[in-house]
Amino acid sequence: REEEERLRNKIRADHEKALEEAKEKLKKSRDEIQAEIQTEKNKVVQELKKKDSKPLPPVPLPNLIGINSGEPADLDIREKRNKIKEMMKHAWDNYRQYGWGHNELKPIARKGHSTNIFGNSQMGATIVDALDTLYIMGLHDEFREGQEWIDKNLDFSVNSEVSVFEVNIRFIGGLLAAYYLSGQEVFKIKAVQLAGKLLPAFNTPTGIPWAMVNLKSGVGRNWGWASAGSSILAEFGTLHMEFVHLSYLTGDPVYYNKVMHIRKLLQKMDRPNGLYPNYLNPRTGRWGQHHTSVGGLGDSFYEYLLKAWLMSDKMDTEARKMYDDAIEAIEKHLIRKSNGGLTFIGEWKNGHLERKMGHLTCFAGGMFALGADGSRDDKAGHYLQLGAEIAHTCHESYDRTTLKLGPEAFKFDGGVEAVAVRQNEKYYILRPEVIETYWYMWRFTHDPKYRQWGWEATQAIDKYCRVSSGFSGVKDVYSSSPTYDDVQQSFFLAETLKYLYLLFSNDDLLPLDNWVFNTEAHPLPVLHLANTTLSGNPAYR
Ligand code: DMJ
Repeated sequence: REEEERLRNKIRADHEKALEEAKEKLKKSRDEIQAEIQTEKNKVVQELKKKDSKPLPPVPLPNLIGINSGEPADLDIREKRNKIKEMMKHAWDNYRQYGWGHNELKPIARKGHSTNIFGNSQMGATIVDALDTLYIMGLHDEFREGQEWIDKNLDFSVNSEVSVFEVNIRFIGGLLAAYYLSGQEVFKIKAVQLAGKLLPAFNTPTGIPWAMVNLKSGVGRNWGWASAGSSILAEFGTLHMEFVHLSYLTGDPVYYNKVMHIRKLLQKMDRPNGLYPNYLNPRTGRWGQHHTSVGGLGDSFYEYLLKAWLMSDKMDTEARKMYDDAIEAIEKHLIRKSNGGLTFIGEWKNGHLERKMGHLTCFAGGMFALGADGSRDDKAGHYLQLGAEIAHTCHESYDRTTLKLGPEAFKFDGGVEAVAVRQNEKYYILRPEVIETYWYMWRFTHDPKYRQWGWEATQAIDKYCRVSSGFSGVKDVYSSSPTYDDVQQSFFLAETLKYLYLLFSNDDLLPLDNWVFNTEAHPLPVLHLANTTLSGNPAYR
């Protein structure tokens, strides 16, 4: 009897499980199911290809100029630089002690931290993101520890759904930069392994990649919050630099072809007022909501057009043209002067200009300065000036707070000038964009005010974000007794501290004629490639 009862229960449970699975399947659209089938098919094809692929040809490294100490002669500048290095040590040592192997550190709870962009696996995001900063600062023991962890533990065969964009800029970018700086093969090998895991994300009806991909199954999908199932411009538009390097290093054009396909598709599309909307549906190839931004959701797409040109030794003139066209439309429709005379970049939402600027948008000051040389109609002076104006506005957004740290977003409306209005826009999470712009402006002008502003920011971060076990973001930059968010972001080590360190270093450390920084501040060398081919690589000759 008992046996009968047990069997009956098992049959009932199996039925329920099958029903649940069928319900889950039914929830998926036809397109999604077809995309999954296509992904599986492509996987098999790729596996077959891999089997009979020849070993990769050795590729001569590009001329690696300017990997030196960059030590400034001036004692005061040297001391400031040493302070920034000490901050890096503090951030790293505490991550090492309390968060090792986790993606990020919770410096107050003293444990690991992660967000959904890294999936559910411990991928040591802080280690990979921090490597090149450690190297540049001469923290070689720490660099070696990181390398050892990567060699032994960084594994991408995990059942984990990650953000294609974030993994590309932080992991692939970080690994490639570590490879070029140190020459250690392990970084190149890991970068290529990871890139292979991202490729299935491109298996969509249009070739515009999904925002997320499962590293094991290769199944991709988009963020639930994105307009009408769309992919995001700043995500699928921020792969170019890393993917060109991957093709260069492996001799396999697959990466290059993926990103060129995206570019060609974008070139063919109509743009409302010449502006690129932030959302594009990867199934239909149509724009989603008409929202344009030089901040979140749009930002690094424009940055990568310019940097594709720079990284190709200015041969990729197609990218430069797309950049010039885009920034002309941005200047016409999004850039304004406030009543108080501050130049700001607003956001375009369904035919209306929102007079709000994000902290993320502040990177654009540096971008305008970087793109000044080579600009259309020889408007170099104009773009350098525009960069200086954005740097000034962003400095004001810091200076008008209690903590002298910038809010996440600030307005220029009804008497408000460069100040956050909503409570949920008053936080500072150790972001780099304002300091990034100070550094580019410093390189191009040597105006001492940029070092001064960078030093103000360093002191404010050290005073208000430093805790005994690392650095934390703060929730309200207008409050004299701020609370912490208890996250030490990996980009704090990759970008914020690196840009500060470079700001107080000599210019011959990573000169901008030879290196292009990816959007996560990972330096990649300029490649001497022809316009749309990879003829610099002997594999293609
Ligand atoms: C970084 O991960 C990158 O700079 C990215 O492009 C956007 N912003 C974050 C840091 O704020």
